[in-house]
Amino acid sequence: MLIKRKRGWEIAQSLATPEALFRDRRRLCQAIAAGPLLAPTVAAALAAGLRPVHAQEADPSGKLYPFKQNTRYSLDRPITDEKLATTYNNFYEFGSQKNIVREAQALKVRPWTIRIDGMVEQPMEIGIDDLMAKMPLEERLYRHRCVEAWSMAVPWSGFALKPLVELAKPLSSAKYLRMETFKDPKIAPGQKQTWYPWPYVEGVTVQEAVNELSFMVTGAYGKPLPAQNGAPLRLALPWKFGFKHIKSIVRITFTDKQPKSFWEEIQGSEYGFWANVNPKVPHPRWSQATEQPLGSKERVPTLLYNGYGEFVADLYKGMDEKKLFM
Ligand SMILES: Nc1nc2c(c(=O)[nH]1)N[C@H]1C(S)=C(S)[C@@H](COP(=O)(O)O)O[C@H]1N2
Ligand SMILES: [Mo]
Repeated sequence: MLIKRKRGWEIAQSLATPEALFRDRRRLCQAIAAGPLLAPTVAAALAAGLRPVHAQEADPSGKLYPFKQNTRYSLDRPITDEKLATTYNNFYEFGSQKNIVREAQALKVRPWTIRIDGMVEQPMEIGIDDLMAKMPLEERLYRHRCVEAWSMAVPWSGFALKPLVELAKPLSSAKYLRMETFKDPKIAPGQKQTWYPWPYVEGVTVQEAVNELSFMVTGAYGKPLPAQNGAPLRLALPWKFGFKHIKSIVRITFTDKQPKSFWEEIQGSEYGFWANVNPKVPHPRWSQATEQPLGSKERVPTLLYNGYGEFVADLYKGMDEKKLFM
């Protein structure tokens, strides 16, 4: 991941990845080092967004949007410009740079089946449109805080994770949900980089999953989710760092073992399972005290639990603070 320093974006020198990856990142770094903060990357991303994309099979969910907004979740800042939120992305399956819009259009989002298995009464496979038909659809305005210290505020469309957990009927022995992204190196060039532990995996406790904030995202800005943001199904846990927000989910497994996530597998000393946002706990290589909202010139203070403590702090009472914020 990129590190945020006082000026500009720099590349982590100590990250334990092979030289080929570093060269990639260094090029990106050099390309953006010349100009003011964010501007060149964003300009490049915008340019890519304007290029023609491959034709997609019709997405039958289009007619369902926009969803009614749930006003219980309000923002303390402006909504991020749609162009920025949909062109400045982290989606390593399509490249380790931020500009992956064009590459991500190779992702075919219909038909799309999600497998629900593990410690459940009955394993099942369900198509994304059948799943959406069963779920209470709504729009929520959420903040998003990347561990790299940039942030955004997005109108996500989707449904709470809790009714999906209820549909799955987990056994009482299940303690965690392990989620998996698709794996198809033929369409996702990043997955040809075999030093990464593909597929991307993330996890939460069952308790976290049924918290009212945990949200399955199917859309943004009143439309179906663009491929680059993790179509057709992506997680939002607004009190946790962005890497927990796993994209393009194909499998949800209920288990009694704490899942090892993609970034934990790569660099467990820097990216833990809990990954709750805390401005007072620095990343081993940079501060988390402030953040750079996409599209803003000013950095803003980062909030404990990204400002969602009233909803989630109780989940972690009595737990080891050394683990919770990593
Ligand atoms: N499968 C997958 N999911 C992923 C990632 C990824 O590389 N692959 N990146 C994560 C990170 S680090 C962030 S900050 C968010 C970015 O989401 P966005 O591109 O919609 O802003 O997706 C998360 N989910
Ligand atoms: Mo991130």
